[in-house]
Amino acid sequence: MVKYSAPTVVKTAAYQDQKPGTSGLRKPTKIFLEKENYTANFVQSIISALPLERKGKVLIVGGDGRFYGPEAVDLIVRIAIANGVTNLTIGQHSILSTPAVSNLIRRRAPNCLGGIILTASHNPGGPDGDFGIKFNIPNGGPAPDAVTNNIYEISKQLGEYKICQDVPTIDLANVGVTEFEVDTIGPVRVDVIDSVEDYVQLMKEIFDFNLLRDFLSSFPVVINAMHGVTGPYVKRIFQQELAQTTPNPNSLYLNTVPLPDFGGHHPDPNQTYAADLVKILKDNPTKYGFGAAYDGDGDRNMLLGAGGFFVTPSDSLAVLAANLNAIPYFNKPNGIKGLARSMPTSGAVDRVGKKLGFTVYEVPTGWKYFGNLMDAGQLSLCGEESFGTGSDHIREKDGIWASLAFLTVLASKKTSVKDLLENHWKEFGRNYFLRLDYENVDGTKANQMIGELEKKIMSTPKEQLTKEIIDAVKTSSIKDPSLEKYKVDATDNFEFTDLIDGSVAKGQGLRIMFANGFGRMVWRLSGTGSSGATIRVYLEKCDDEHVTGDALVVLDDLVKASLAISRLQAVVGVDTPTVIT
Ligand code: G16
Repeated sequence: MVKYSAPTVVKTAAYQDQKPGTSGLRKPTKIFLEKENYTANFVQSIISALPLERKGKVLIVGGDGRFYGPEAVDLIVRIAIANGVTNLTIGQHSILSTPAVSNLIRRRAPNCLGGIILTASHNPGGPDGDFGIKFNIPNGGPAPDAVTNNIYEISKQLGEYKICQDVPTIDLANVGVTEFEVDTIGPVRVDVIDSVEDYVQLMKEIFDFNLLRDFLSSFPVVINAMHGVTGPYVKRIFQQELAQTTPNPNSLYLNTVPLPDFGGHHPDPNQTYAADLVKILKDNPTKYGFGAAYDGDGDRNMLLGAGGFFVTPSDSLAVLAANLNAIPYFNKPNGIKGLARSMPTSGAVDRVGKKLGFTVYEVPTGWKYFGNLMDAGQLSLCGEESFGTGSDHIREKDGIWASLAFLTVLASKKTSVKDLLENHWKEFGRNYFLRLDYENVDGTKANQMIGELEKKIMSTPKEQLTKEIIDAVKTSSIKDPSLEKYKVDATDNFEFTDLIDGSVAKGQGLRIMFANGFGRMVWRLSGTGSSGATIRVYLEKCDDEHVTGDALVVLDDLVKASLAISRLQAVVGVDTPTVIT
């Protein structure tokens, strides 16, 4: 075996800004490219946080195909080996979706150190876009706060990193094994694997592919991979595995080639950034019965029905919860253990839990907060309003899984998306929901607004708040708001104590809750941006009787109230959201 020289130690200056956000470190690509050792420092910090017992254990590495991914992979390989990691598994072309990494980590357990995912998720890519580095722990899930805080602390004090300068650059274009020896480290093995194979296997274990194949043969769909990582997964699963002898000629698969800059688009599956999908469904209302789009790294999903009928992520979670028994995975022995949602996600799933007798847990925004409950065997299905849906099959949200799950429900009920949703609302009642995003606003002003709003909702008497809300509601399409309906019941800044490990997460979102379960307003700052700030406002109203209205019309009152109470226009200078979900 060829032997390479021992690792070298490179002196470096620590950075103070490598604090991971909601899910990993995300920054403009330029920062990773131009700031000396910026990537190396963060990678060394992740590796330094790993347990010292590394020999013989594998580290999974992959990403969403964005610009700078392959170069970062090369650096990770050299730094990881220099720090005693002797086995690495990398996706071909450095491509692995976030759910696929989670699955690989779990399949390699207990001999897996975790995974490094090169992604900034739904943020744009390319030299002028964003890049990101995220660490997943050995359960397959995003690193929890304790781990990311440790990585951050290490990064702030880092004075050097170790690197194997002369080991060969791994050929990422071809599946294969590279073995060599490194002086003082020993034998090293690097596997470049097919990016989709293990994931496809998992999907076959979860779903009835025969049922789906039959259904899809007469139910044309439009799938939009948004030039993100899911392209190869879509091709393999939808166009090969789930096709009849030839691919369903009527179905349409868009943007299935991963591109380093996502074709110049924002790989965020919502109605604004996946407008091409929405348009095709609207223009062909009788041709396609279902549409789905996924984000850059394949963990988010947007689902649509014929004519562009939009399914909110909160509702898709509830519908899946009510129909889990249609999916083979949830029958015995796995069963349905419990349900969960992030705090801003609507309470639609709570209604299902209540009626069907499942516990529903509420956690802060961030998939990492579901992991402990899943590991403890208390949680089967969970979701977030931010287009995330998933189950305990892995420890990440999973875009392709979500669409296969939804299609399975459609196939088993032989119904359209619209009818499925309307019948669901008739049975369980409806939580009208809207999320307003004010993207890329001034960070200082956004923080000022949130600070002032917190003071206000925590110190103003509830009667006074109610009055201010009613005054604002009068400017909406609802002309005669009753005091009773808009009565403020409680206000807080959401705080969470993990049921399993007792860890506490504070300051997770400002809330005004109305009495009698009428609804609520929630504000928080996004934790996934790379510069400036994005303010998210979540509005929700419950209705058991009138369930087929238009959320934009039904929630006009709370839109006006949220603007007035938060003083968004006065403090931040904006009042029109850039994205409405
Ligand atoms: C990440 C997390 C999600 C979370 C979302 C929130 O999503 O993985 O669990 O819901 O961030 O985003 P924000 O803080 O911007 O509201 P992703 O898809 O970006 O990894």
